Amino acid sequence: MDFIRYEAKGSVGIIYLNRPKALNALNSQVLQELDLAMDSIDLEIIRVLIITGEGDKAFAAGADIGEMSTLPRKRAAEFSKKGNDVFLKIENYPIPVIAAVNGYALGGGCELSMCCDIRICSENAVFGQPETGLGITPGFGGTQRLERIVGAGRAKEMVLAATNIKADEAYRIGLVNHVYPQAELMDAALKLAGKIASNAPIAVRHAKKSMNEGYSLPIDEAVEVEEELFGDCFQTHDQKEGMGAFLEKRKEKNFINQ
Ligand code: DAK
Repeated sequence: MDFIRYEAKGSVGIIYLNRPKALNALNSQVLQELDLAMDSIDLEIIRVLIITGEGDKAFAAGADIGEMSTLPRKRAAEFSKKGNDVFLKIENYPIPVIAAVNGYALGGGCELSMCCDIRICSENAVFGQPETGLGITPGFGGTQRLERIVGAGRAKEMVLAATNIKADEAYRIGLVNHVYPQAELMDAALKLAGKIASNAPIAVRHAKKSMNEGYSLPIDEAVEVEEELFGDCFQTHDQKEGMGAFLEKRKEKNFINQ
């Protein structure tokens, strides 16, 4: 692949957006390769995925403005579908996805981070949805996910005024969970991923699915989703192992993803 690099470290996969000269801007090839990379990850082995940007300047500075600017209507619709499909794939990916935002996360870059389950960032990160200044609306879910993460008032200010925010403000409003010096970001991402990966994989997947699916349902239906997935855990080896370890006062747990 030209614009995506993939690396596995034990049970943690890392996808690098690898187009640093263009600040990892998302053109159709990047989106296509991101899609392929997600499809080729072995989920029997990999328990958590990290997405980050190559270089020390940008996570992704948005959809590729050069490519977008000349798109005829049909190709624009295809581009839009490609982006939305891959972003939904990330959001609904069976295992947790952490965005390690290492610089600019603007437009489609901010939207990409918001498809991920957890965002952490470096001190030089900048988040924003500058689209209204370019004559368009956010198009990869920015008008929807930002509001859900930080609330309507703050999301509307960022989108309507096209205001970029720095890492400390992103932390203050809950857009990111933690801010680190840039040199420490990947270690922190790997540490968090490792902590998640040490838990029972099926329980982790089911908990993500339950939170995602329940979010848009009325609470009485949402808890039914939870009940089903909770029940499913009791058919697993790892539920017996996890509870057995507690009862036997064992620290070591042998979770086998079954
Ligand atoms: N697209 C293409 N190239 C980009 C880019 C982008 N978004 N951002 C940066 N680059 C390129 C620059 O053109 C430059 O390339 P060369 O000139 O060297 O060839 C290189 O990256 C370095 O950028 P700068 O020279 O500008 O670097 P600076 O440090 O001076 O500035 C910056 C960094 C991030 C402040 C600046 O590059 C910037 O403002 N970039 C654009 C940020 C932006 O507006 N992003 C939002 C893009 S719009 C939709 C779906 C999605 C979307 C829309 C619709 N539908 C489904 C309908 C999404 C839209 C967007 O994301």
